[in-house]
Amino acid sequence: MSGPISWEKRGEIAVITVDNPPVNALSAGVRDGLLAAVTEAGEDAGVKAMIILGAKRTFIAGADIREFGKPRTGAPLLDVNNKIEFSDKPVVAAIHGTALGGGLEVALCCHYRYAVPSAQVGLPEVKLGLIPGAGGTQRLPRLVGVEKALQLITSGDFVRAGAAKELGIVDEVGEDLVEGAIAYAERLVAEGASAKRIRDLPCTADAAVFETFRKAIARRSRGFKAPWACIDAVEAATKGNFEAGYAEEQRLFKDVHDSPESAAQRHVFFAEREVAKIPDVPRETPVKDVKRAAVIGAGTMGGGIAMNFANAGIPVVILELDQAALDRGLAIVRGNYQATVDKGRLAQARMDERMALISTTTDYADIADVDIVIEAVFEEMEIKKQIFAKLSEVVNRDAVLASNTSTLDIDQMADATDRPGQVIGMHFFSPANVMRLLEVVRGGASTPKTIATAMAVGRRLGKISVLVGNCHGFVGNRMLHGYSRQAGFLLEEGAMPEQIDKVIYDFGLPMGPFTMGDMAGLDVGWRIRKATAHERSSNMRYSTIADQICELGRFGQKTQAGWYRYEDGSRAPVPDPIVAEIIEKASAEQGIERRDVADQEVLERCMYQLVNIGAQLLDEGMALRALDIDVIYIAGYGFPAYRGGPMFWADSIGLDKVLATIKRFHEEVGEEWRPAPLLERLVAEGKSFADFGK
Ligand code: T1G
Repeated sequence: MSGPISWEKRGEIAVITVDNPPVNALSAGVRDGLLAAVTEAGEDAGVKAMIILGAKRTFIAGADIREFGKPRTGAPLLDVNNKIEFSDKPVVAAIHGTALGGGLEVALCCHYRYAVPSAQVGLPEVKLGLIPGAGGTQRLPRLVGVEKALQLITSGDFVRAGAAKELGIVDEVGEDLVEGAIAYAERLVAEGASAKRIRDLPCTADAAVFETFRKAIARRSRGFKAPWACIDAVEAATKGNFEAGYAEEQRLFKDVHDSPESAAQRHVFFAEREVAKIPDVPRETPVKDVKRAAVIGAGTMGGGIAMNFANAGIPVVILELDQAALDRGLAIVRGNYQATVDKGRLAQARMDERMALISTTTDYADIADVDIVIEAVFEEMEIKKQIFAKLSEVVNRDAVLASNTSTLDIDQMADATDRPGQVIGMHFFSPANVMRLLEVVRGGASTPKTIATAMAVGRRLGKISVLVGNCHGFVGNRMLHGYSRQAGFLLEEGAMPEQIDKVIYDFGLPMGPFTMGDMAGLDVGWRIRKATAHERSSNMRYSTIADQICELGRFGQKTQAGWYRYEDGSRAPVPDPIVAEIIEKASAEQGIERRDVADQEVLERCMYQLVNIGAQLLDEGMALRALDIDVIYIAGYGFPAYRGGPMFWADSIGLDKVLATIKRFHEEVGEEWRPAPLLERLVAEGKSFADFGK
């Protein structure tokens, strides 16, 4: 047999191998080949049982996601699965790597499942805005029970082989994949084992289970479509008839497959992998092996960054000016870990291991031999330049020297050293040990090795590393700045914080700009605005409302008052008449007659700023591709994945419509709405952001 499927006889056992790199996805060729191989082996009198396994790194990792949204070719997966399941010779799935999605569904149509200890299984379709579409919602609950199936299918979690055996998903675990699976198959033949079909198992559950589960996932699944369809499909499995349940699964699968939410989530899946690809820093660029790290600064960010290294098993030393600052910082780190242990999400032993990887010092000599330094001190350029000058005196020349600055100029820091090629930005997002995004800020002199090392370290820390250019605010914060300014102007024009926050929350972000400001603390932004006031051009509109709020000492939750007020011990934002009065007074002082602002205008005034600034960033080369901006806004700012990110979302609306609205805002609101030239060019050429750079 040619193509991705081959089979051979080992004694009386047919060993069918799927070889479709990189993850043995169920492409049309794989499906056709599997159908042919199972048919042939089934008709071969010398074959008493079959094994299906994956070549190289893994078992089948699912349907070929690249085929979605295109006309289907090849045999339907249903035909492949039926051929396997109705074979009268036992078929064994031999699992290593991952058996995911359609891959696990193929394995569930096999009569037995053998796995090596490191193997993992799962139904992660929900992460693509899909549901299992080849019987997974009907077979898994029959194996593991409805409640466990609901949890696995709506979370998309992977389960390791040992746990999968306990659940009944895997029948046998053995060290050796091929020989172990053959020995297992031979044993089944010798025992006269039947072709055990999961579809024949009963599946029942109390109806209340589904309502309870719907309530349980409501918060985390807000705005998504697929989790709810997963529950409906599993509920159909309890209606008794397998075929009817399967038909319902197919109906629900088509509905989610055709949905904009799934198109967006599939875009995000590939985008999160594309961002690692940098045109002028090829995959084979050498990276520095990071065995030991240093963090300068034991504040909230420094401590969080140090935790990232400890969590990845990398020894890290935190340097501060004095022991008291170190003690305070380490106490925060210890408290963060302890909170996770107390919630039962981390074993005490793991916490102790991680704490043991974190050391402290006030002496630069102690960090001379580290492989990477991340500066995470106060956002003040002069301080940073002094630190980088000191680092270039003390630290070995091969070490990467990174700054965690959120907006400042990497080149100025590089110029303070004698090794600008080693200098780069690594902008973590607060809380640094939680948020997945890492903006890697390319300095003018950053070498390919420095860039590749920073990107690789980010991935090793469990982050999504996205390379951005060295402009003020880089990509994420520069876009956020525009959005926040519009929110302030909308207050002057007639809206109130609670209206704007609700519109943004209902759109799918975790919170609106004012609730977010109160949570993060209003004083940081206020300090930066005061420090940069002299740089503000006089013809740029500026809202003083935020400053007036801060001048009253209202810094948000930490002062129990900011944009909202907060009752003792509560984080629930309560609209405050004091703020409303400040807003109304500001309108009067600006000579603005307040008006009712429609929710749609609130949404477009805020979110189209992200789009317009995003287009400027692409044109300036500060972001490599539109998908990089999408990943930044989803991973760093909570933009809803089911909308694909700001640029994908704009494409889905139609750039001509977006541009028309931006032009109207330009006329009605002001200069900050001048359409980005790239946006105008793309519309003129009938193109989308997805076409940019192609
Ligand atoms: N289809 C096509 N390409 C895929 C793929 C897939 N299912 N999975 C991965 N790739 C590509 C990926 O884009 C990258 O490409 C390369 O493989 C390595 O991936 C009918 C409908 C398997 C755990 O959701 O979770 O089955 O960038 O960088 O970190 O009910 O890939 O090299 O060109 O992620 O080692 C369900 C998705 C599909 C699994 C490996 N299956 N994949 O992680 O490598 S829907 C999934 C993963 C379905 C059925 C339904 C991971 C991985 P490139 P990688 P990795």
